[in-house]
Amino acid sequence: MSKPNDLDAFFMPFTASRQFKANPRLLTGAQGMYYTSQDGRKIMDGTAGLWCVNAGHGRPSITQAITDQLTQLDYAPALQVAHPKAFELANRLVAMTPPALQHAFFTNSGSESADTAMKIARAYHQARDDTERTVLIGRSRGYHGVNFGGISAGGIANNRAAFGPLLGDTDHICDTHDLARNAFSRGQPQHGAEMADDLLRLIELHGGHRIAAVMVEPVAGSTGVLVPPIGYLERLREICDAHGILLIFDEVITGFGRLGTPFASDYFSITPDIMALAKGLTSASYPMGAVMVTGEIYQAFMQGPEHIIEFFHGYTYSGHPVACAAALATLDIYQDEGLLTRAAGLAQQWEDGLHDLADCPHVIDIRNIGLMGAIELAPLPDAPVKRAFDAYLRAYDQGFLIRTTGDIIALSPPLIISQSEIEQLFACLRDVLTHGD
Ligand code: PXG
Repeated sequence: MSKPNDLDAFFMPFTASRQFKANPRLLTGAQGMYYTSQDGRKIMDGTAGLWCVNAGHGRPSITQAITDQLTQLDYAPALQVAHPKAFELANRLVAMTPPALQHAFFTNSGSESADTAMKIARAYHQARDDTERTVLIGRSRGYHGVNFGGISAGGIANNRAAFGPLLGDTDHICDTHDLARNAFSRGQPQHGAEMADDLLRLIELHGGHRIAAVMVEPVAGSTGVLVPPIGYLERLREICDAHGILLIFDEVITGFGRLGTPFASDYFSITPDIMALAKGLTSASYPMGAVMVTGEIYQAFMQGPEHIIEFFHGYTYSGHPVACAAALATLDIYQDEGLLTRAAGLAQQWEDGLHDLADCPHVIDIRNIGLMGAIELAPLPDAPVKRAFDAYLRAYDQGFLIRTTGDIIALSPPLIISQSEIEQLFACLRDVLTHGD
């Protein structure tokens, strides 16, 4: 019999588990901006969990909505029957996303949203008898979750390496990272709009008439906050339009206020044809994702005999009543507290504080937009990843949760963070960076 506190049984996701299990960091509570660790310490959440707890932890109205929903209707399928809150939530999302996006499909995670978005893109072209359009284009360093579609269109080598063969008919444009020209840019970098033209290379290679969709994160998050150069997303939209290619924005991280606008599509004034959402939709209080599509895409499916299912896709928990209740309560908080635009008022302090760290040892780039930030470190010559991971461990010891990917520190606090908490976070980082190897 295993002991209740035996750490061995849990096969952990994306974790250096032997290191972790030798020296575990267990969180046992959370309120507002802070976790409580098992050893009773307060840990500031510098990453909104995993870029998701946008409204801050432990919001009573969300808890209440979840409890009420469980009491009233714990579960109902959304296949052939349904329940009212799924429709209410779909309408709320349609009202708050860009006007062209008219319908919401529900999933349980960002990975499912990304794969659903890709399936909708292919099936849309099929439905229109444009059957040659099957190629799905992602971007190098792109992260679209961990399902097979997402890792195939995604461009993170480690997430792909062990799992091939991956989905056919996928390819990648280049990423937008250009340290030589854009290091220490504040907000959007000046150089690199022309990197969108890499799509022309793939149009040449595959034939524009064969490409179903291009999927990108408007700001690449997981790979270390790569902010799109000025003009880049505009150019990508233009090329897609010229060739009948759908543009999918994966807004799983950038959605729900991260940039100081409700969605990155608002920030950049570019409307995609399909938008993938998750994380902030429920402020991570309950797993849920959504995929928004245009009226034109939806209508393409609404053909044929009316007793036949139009889209052979969906999950047991699509539009789960408790998830819908959690999302509706979360959207109320965003609205009542102005959280979806709150980051805009903090962005200057965030940018200045972050860029003040430029003189710390080994810092080779700092990037920011809205309440997202990254500090890129020069790797230790013989131990890549270690320098940032050591910084992560030191920050945790000091009571701050940050996130690292490779030798990049990524930051994305809950949108309720105060000005003095931003100062404390950067003071910790200065200390951590100054006292590392
Ligand atoms: N798309 C994007 C843009 C994401 O950032 C997903 C899809 C997948 O979501 P789910 O809910 O299936 O995890 C994500 C998830 C990190 C980190 O450390 C980021 C994510 C997940 C885990 C870790 O940056 N993003």
